[in-house]
Amino acid sequence: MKRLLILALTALLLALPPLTPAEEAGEIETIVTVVAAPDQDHAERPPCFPDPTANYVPMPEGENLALGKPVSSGAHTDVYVIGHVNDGSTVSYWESKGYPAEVLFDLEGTFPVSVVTVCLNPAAIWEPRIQEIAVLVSTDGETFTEAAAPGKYQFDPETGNRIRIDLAPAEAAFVKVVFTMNSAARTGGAQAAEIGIY
Ligand SMILES: [Ca+2]
Repeated sequence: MKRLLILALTALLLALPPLTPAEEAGEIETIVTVVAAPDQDHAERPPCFPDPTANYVPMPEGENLALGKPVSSGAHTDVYVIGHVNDGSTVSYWESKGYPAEVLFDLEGTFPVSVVTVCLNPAAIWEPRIQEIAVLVSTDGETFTEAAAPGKYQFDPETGNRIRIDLAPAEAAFVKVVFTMNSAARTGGAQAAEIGIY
């Protein structure tokens, strides 16, 4: 009986495939299954998740007359130059050095204007703040009239970190946006990622 058992075990061992070098070295074989994922060029939100942009302050329809136009201001902080206020990106921003901070747009033509928008980066790291802003308009670049009196505007990532200022309707070739206060603790000036004129 014992002999039979030894014979059976020997036959079984001879029938087993030889060990691979990795098995001889005691390494564990890893099986990798590659699954093709669908092409994706934007974030997907399941329908049952609330849409965070649903609470955003709506932006006006129509052409943004400020986009890419000549713009100037006084001193800025660090690398946050004035050209960042109308480059079309809410990632880049302008920050003034002190107050009042005047931003002057040359619209390169005369247009009816009715709304100015001011946007910060909508990311939550840009915590809520209040900025005081007024808007003046001019057809000749010399004589300006007030289109919106100084007002305090609440920026909040919950509402897109953006505000809109309704103007007394006017014709304008030049628009001056004047900042006189920013409640954000870590800044010494006004901040805007994008200013729009409609
Ligand atoms: Ca920008």
